[in-house]
This record gives sequence, structure tokens and C-alpha cells, in this order.
Amino acid sequence: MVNPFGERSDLIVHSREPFNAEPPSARLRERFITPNEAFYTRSHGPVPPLQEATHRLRVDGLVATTLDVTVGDLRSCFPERSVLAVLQCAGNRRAEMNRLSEVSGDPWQGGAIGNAVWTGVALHDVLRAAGVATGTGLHVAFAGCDACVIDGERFRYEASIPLAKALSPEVLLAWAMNGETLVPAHGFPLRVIVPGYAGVRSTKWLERITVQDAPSANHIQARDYKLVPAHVTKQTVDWERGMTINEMPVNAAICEPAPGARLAAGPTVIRGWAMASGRPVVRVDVSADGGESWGQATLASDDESPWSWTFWAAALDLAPGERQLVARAWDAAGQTQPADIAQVWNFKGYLCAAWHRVAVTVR
Ligand SMILES: Nc1nc2c(c(=O)[nH]1)N[C@H]1C(S)=C(S)[C@@H](COP(=O)(O)O)O[C@H]1N2
Ligand SMILES: [Mo]
Repeated sequence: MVNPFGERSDLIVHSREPFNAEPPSARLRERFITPNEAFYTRSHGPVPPLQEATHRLRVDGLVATTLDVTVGDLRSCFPERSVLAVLQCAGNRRAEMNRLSEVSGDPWQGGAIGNAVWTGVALHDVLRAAGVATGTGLHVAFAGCDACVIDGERFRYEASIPLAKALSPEVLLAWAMNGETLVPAHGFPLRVIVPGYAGVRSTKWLERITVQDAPSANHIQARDYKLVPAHVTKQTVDWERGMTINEMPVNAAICEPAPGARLAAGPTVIRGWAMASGRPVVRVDVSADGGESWGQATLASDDESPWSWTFWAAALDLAPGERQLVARAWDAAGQTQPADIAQVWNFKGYLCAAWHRVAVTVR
């Protein structure tokens, strides 16, 4: 099954092969834990047909003992762990950047994000069992078995993270999502989950983990998913100077009402999500006048996991006219979001975390 959403008609499909699709924002706000059938999918190539019984994972590189294991071996050798964590594409909200000036990549609206309970084993347990090397400057690369084609180049998917993050307890090799076996589109039978990092590091269809002294040289790691300044173009980009996108910035989105909604004057409730990659979201401000004046939303606090998102809601009293609703979140370090898309625009359309603005008509 390539399309894990079933026959839902409200889906925003960016491409069929590979299958890239997101739910409308309002669907995301229905449940704090995103149901599997409402969770975006983002793949660079076709979903590989894999079987759990025969699938093998190799752990090699700077380890004392190379491991070659099945998912069953992982289940029986290591304690099971679960983490509630957001998975978000680095290109989420990219469509808003397109309105300023065109960016490359699928025009994700606000739905390339979801919050799920991931279950599997801790990566650090597996790395320790292999006798992982110690030292600074080491990296852990995750290879999938899917073949991607980008700019005419065909290659296996691979991404890496620093060893220090790989040894953090929240990083999992996961086989289940919200208590159900992963479906093929989400990485069956085994994927990496790197809470707090952009989705690109969470390799699906995992077949190899390599401990090495440099980041992966793969296209995905070396010539993509990097943040560059606004003046850099596809023609002038020097990928080595780009910043590797790992942690995601504090961000918030209005899920309801939808852009272009027609609302009755008077009290209206606006709702959305906010997240800050491991730091608590401490405040969400909302405005009904484009950011001239602000009030505070109520947070549906979540003590369960620092990797989860936060839901928020606010009551606004709307006067008739064209109104611009705005939301911005603050994290526990007192950091908030930039006001304008122009401050964060980049030709790849990554990390769109400017104030979220939704235009509505009030009568
Ligand atoms: N093997 C493999 N892993 C992958 C990808 C991919 O194309 N191939 N896409 C990555 C990207 S860019 C994102 S945002 C997440 C999306 O995970 P999902 O489809 O389960 O939502 O998977 C990541 N892992
Ligand atoms: Mo992504």
C-alpha cells in the first residue's frame, strides 16, 4: 500500500509516485496524537517491497563488532521503548514562501507534520551492543533500501546525525506508530526516529547503520536539506557552506479557521499547534489585526514528552471586515518567530517559521 490514507478525499496530494501528501491543517487539530491515516507521507522514491521476516539490518563502521540482525532479533535482545514525538518535514509551510518568490520542492502547506507515539528500541542500546567507538566528531549514517532519483542522479537514500545525538535516549529504531505496525509508506519494517530533528534524518526502510568520522556523503545529506542565505540560488549554491538542518525552529500554525474563511462577527475560537524541538513552548500569542495587538492563547499543556507538540486555542472578538489572524509561539529560551517570510526565505523553502498569517472575511 503506497497511499496510507486510504480513499480520503480531503487529502492534499503533491505527487503520486513517489507518494507525497498531507492532511488539511484542520484535520491535524482534531487529535493531539495524529491518527496514522492523517499523518503526512514524504518519500523521494518508490516504497520498497520488504518483508519483516527476511529484512536485515547491518550495523558497521567504527564499532567493535559488526551486527547483522532481523527486526525479531532487535525485539528479543533489547528493551522496547516508546516516545511521543513530532515528525516534521523541513519543507513544512513552504507554500507560504512561494507567495513571496518561488522556491523548489513540493508546496507543503501546514500539514507536513504529525505527532505520534513511536515504538521500537533505543538506538543507543544497539550501538552499545556493537561496541560503538567513542570520540568527538563521529557521525551515524542511516541507509534505507529505497532508490531515489534527484536531478537525474539515482542513489540509495542515506542521512546521518552526530553520534552525540544518536546516543541520546529518545532516538529509536521503530517498528510501530501509534501502537500499529508501520505501514510501508512510513518505513515498514524498520525506520529511524530522531525526535527534535527534521524528518529527513529519520530514515525509513532502514537497512544499514554506519558509524563514521564524517557526515554521510549522500546527496540527501551533502547537497540537500541545508539552510542557505536568501541571495543564494540553485546556480550559485555552495552546499559545503550551507547549514545542515537538524533541529527545527520554534514554530506555530493556525489550523482553524482556514485561510479565506467567512466568519460571523463576534466571538470566534482559533486553534492550532506549536512546537519547539525539545524545548517547551511557554506561550502562544494571537492577533486579529495582523500583529498590531496581541492576546494569549491557552496551551493544552503536555507533560508527557519534550518532543511532542503543544495544542493551543484562543477566543477572539472579531469586528466585521477583512482580518488577518496571526499566531506566534515562544519557547522556554524566550525565543520567538520572525514576523515576515522575507526574513526566512531561501530558495529551497526550508524552515518556514515566520508568524503564521491567515486572512479571513468577517461579516
Ligand atoms: N528511506 C527514506 N527515508 C526517508 C525519506 C525517504 O524518501 N526515504 N524521506 C524523509 C523525509 S524528507 C521525511 S520528512 C520523513 C517523512 O516520513 P513519513 O513519510 O513517515 O511522514 O521521512 C524521511 N525518511
Ligand atoms: Mo522532509
